[in-house]
Amino acid sequence: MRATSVFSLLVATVGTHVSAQTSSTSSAAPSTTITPEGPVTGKLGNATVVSNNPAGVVYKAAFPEAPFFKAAYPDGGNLKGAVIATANPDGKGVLFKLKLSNLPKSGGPFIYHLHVNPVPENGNCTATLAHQDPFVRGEDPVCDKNLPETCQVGDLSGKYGAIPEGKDTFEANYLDLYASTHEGIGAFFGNRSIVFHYANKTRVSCANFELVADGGGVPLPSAETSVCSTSIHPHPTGANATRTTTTILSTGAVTSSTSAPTPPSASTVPIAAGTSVRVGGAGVIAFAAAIMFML
Ligand SMILES: [Cu+2]
Repeated sequence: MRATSVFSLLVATVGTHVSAQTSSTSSAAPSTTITPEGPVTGKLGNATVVSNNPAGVVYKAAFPEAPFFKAAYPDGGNLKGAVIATANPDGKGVLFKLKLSNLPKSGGPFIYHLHVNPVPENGNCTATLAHQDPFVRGEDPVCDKNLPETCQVGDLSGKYGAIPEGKDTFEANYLDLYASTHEGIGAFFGNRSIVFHYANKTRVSCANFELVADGGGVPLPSAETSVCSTSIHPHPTGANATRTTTTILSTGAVTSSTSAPTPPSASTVPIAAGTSVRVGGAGVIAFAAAIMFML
């Protein structure tokens, strides 16, 4: 009896909650739920901040010589340049650096996204499928850049602005907290692609991300707070954060070369103090090279 009445109450509460939420949104935004904390757009919630990106990992997507949509370049050529994505040194988010030139003369403002699938060998941008959207948000309603956590993880132009038409070049640098260089999670984009579109969504060109620096393959622990409470792991906060990152990168660079970062597990999470203080000369050079590359 008691369980039944609790259940009834729960159903009634949820019902009221849902109707209150849906009535405040338009029909164009069927998936948005308004909560006391703000709108929630994804079926799996809003995008979550990724704070355990492995330090020193860099991916690069360089556009090919020929466009996918040939009519965008009637005189030949293609969009030039690349998107470089670097794990934030503190592990929180990814720094995106766009440097593009030879933009199409019309069809803007241009939009671009991380797409779910890589570009196949034949260069077919359609095969990259939809935007990277691990929280199952969909494209509607359009991204509100003031609430980036409610946007699709892959909707970079939605979150940070479209590329204006009428200029030959475009550069941007920003930190996205929701994308990840941490292999194995939905927000990981290293095995995916970037697609450059006309404003009307026509796919002009696309490129795959490729690993250009692996940071030594030593990921930061996923359960950062719990690991930090132990005595064997230096606490990565404040002034120590950079030093800790440097140490991990340097140590890893000495012991590992090209292996891709692996998701942390019980056996890889703890970093012994003895290991972390061993910084070889080669490691320092590798770190300096990584910084130079980022600049
Ligand atoms: Cu796209």
